Amino acid sequence: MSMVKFWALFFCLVLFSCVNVFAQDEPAQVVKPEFQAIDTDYDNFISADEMQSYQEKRFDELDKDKSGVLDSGELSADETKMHQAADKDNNGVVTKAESDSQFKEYFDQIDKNNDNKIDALEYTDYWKGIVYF
Ligand SMILES: [Ca+2]
Ligand SMILES: [Ca+2]
Ligand SMILES: [Ca+2]
Ligand SMILES: [Ca+2]
Repeated sequence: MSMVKFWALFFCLVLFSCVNVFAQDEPAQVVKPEFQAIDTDYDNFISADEMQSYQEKRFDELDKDKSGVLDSGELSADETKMHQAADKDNNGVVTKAESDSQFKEYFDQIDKNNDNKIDALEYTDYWKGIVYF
């Protein structure tokens, strides 16, 4: 085998394994769209900080009348349903503090292996069967 052929073959092999690596990443694509929305630095992990920023952003988006609480009408507009369980004192509205502690709870529950970050698999596993079925 000539040197040129050898390197051509070698290059093909490298290229092929790279393509394979990307192919194995494929399941992450089926993750619920919020995962990408929450993972703002795109490292494929949700950190506690990212979860916190997402919570604040969502709360403000949902609080249409800027009253500082989410009432039942505002809650029903939450298609992710992530705020629905947050009304811990059952007074019909979700305060910022309730929202905050709900998302901290989510983070701990979703982070199954307790490495303080949430990967796509942990995220999908958690929501499977809770909201979307
Ligand atoms: Ca991240
Ligand atoms: Ca409101
Ligand atoms: Ca409440
Ligand atoms: Ca984790």
